[in-house]
Amino acid sequence: MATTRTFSIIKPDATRRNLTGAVTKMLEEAGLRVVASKRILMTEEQAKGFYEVHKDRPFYGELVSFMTSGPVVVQVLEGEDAVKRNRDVMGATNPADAAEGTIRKAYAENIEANSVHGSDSEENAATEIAFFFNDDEIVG
Ligand code: RTP
Ligand code: MG
Repeated sequence: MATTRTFSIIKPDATRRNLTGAVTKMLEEAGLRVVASKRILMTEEQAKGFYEVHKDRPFYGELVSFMTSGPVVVQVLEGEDAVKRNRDVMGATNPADAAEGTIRKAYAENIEANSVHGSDSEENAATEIAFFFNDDEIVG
């Protein structure tokens, strides 16, 4: 398996509870390396754009409010089969369904405030990385 990249967000519910380090530790222990990271307050425009694919879903408005409710940490992660590796350590969207040992099982508050985002395909990873980072901000 080749070394690839994925995009991650530590969401406002996690930064609010000072879990940036704890979440990052689980990502690192899963074999992922943080090759870019910044703490930002997402604008409403950024959140709407980032989650555009969900714009017709009933939870879209709430999701945009949640993602702009506090700081997030956007990260580029590198590792073998990074997209799948990250999705595996994140766990199911709803923490009630998340397996033991996953970030969402350990830390998510509910199906919306679920502590982390991770790209769901290599193609989306590339798009999402470019949404938040310039090439010179990523140091592999
Ligand atoms: P993500 O995109 O954040 O990595 O999570 P995911 O693939 O597991 O979930 P997705 O279906 O893409 O949904 C994106 C985010 O929207 C919020 N959500 N709320 N209230 C609800 O029923 C609901 N469903 C999803 C979550 O924050 C989810 O991560
Ligand atoms: Mg998703």
